[in-house]
Amino acid sequence: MTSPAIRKNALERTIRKILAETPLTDIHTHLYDPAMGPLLLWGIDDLLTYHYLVAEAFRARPDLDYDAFWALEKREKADLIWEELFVKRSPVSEACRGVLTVLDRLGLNPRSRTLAPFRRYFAGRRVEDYVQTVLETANIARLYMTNDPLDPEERAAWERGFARDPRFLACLRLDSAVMGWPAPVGPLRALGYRVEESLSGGTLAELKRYLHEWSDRIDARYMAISLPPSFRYPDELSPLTTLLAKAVFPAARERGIPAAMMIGVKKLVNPRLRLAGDSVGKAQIETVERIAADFGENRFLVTMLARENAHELCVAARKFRNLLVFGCWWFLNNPSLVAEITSMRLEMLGLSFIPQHSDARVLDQLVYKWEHSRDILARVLAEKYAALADASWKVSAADIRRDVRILFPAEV
Ligand code: HDL
Ligand code: ZN
Repeated sequence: MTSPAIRKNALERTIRKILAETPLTDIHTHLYDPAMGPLLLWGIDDLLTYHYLVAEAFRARPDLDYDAFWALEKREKADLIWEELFVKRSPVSEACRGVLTVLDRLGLNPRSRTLAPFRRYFAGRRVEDYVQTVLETANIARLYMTNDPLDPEERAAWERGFARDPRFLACLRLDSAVMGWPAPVGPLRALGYRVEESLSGGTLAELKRYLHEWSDRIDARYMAISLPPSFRYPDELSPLTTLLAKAVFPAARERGIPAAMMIGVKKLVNPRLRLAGDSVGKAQIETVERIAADFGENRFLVTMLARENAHELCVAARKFRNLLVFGCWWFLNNPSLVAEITSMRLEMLGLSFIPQHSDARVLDQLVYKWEHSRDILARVLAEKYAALADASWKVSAADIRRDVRILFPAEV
């Protein structure tokens, strides 16, 4: 052993230090290269109007009319959310605590009754500088965006062209191109891809052309799709399953990049909450197993939204080495569940999984999502290494640094 064994009671402290010092890769976010303009959200008003907090504000105010809320300006929404969730009651939820972590790490006093002091701080920041501040504070070396060329606002940025920030990697998001068929037919045809509602003719080839041309254009490092609990494979009657099996997975394999499946989201169970209206459902793990088995040449990144699926996915990943489990996604990204799921994954998968992504929608969130996740990972890893020490297997700092690099690969 090159570096000395760490005493058991110093384990957590050493792991915390190494995790804090290790620049990590964030494999899934909804952030954008700052050169893409206003698509990148940042600052106190975007932080407070995050859809997680919108849902919580409506719980705090059952009398609040949905339409009246949506008619407010962003600053008015933020003022209301601050008053309801941070002034009138203790902000104990994870999404609320996250805002406090960000403000505190920026050196701002979170106990302000109004947003004025925070707005003054952010008014003085330039986005390019603030990106540097946030990435340094969160110690994030690079992150993957979620890119949708069928989104007109985002496509305009790609068509305008911009000098890429190498820290912002692209992921081609497929929901708008394959979900709810034939809804994507119009948008795809408008871009010159001759797809048919019936999936006949050259539809599959044209969809592959879309995937290849836009993957080339944005330098997509993986393709991703979110899938409902009802998603099944095989399913001869499902256009979605057909498009994935006959266009998406073959295209990803041809490019040598992973396909990410994010499974278990029930879209808009309450449409009046808009982006906050999605919910969770238990998905069928057999579908994941069959895909892994039938597409053995593909690499799949997989995360599932239901807590029960997290365990099943661990077992499936033990059976299929082309499944790479990642993150505690969305409704699972809460300290109690992150601790449970990360422990279970270490126990069943060793280091062969990616513990976390941020899913950040607002740049500043990287600060809290990664601080909160590193905190839990340090505790869980310390427990596992302490258990090894009980079997006279003592870990060194070099071992821990190596293990963290295995858990958080620089690129997928
Ligand atoms: O589909 C996804 O990528 C999800 O992460 C959704 O964007 C969701 O709204 C979200 O932000 N979860 O954290
Ligand atoms: Zn996401």
